[in-house]
Amino acid sequence: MPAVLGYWNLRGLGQPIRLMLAYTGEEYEEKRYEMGPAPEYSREQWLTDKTKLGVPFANIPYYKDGDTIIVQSRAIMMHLARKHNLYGSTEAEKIKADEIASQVLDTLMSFIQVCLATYFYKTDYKTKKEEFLKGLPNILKSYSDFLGDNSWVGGKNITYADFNLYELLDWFRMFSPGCLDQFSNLAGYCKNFEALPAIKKYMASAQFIKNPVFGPFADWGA
Ligand SMILES: N[C@@H](CCC(=O)N[C@@H](CS)C(=O)NCC(=O)O)C(=O)O
Repeated sequence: MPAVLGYWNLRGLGQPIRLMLAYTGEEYEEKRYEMGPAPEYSREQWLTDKTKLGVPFANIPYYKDGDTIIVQSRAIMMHLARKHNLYGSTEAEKIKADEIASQVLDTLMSFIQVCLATYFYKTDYKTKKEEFLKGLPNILKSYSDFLGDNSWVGGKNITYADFNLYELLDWFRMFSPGCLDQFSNLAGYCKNFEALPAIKKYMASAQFIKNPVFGPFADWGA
């Protein structure tokens, strides 16, 4: 029986895992949960399954392969990385992959505070957006410096962290068109990622989600 990936029917934390599964060619099925309409945005569909998942920290995304149930997006990606040899071949590559995977989650947290400003954080979206856009070139410069002339985050070989970084950069390109123009290595990196045959095929398929990035309550990406 193929493995099952459970997540909302949107990009969010599920998308780097979907990209990784597409890249590896692993056979899997998806359970895509839908939220209800405003103003409740009912999570009932997921909550019904949550109690049945049978793990103490039930959450989405989850990955179920036979008796193995994994929650936490990073844990799922690291499992897939070990399974499909996407964890770097040297210790230096592994360190870089782990650093960027964690760094992307940190960056994501600050971005999420902007995109979900009104609904979750009860703050003003416009102000948050302006602040974030001011700091975005500095954020991108750090990723650009980290990548340098390397093809991938770890160096020569693609690792699980590249699926995190590509997804982040693509969101930023959608949020602030042209933001990668002054970082040619990051723009080239995205182009190379999208040209990977399995990724290209996946992005052209009906399974691929371009939008939404976040839930229907988001100020941006809904
Ligand atoms: N740290 C967790 C965060 C998981 C999480 O917050 N999931 C959100 C969607 S992005 C959710 O709606 N979880 C359902 C729940 O809390 O029941 C991860 O990386 O997987």
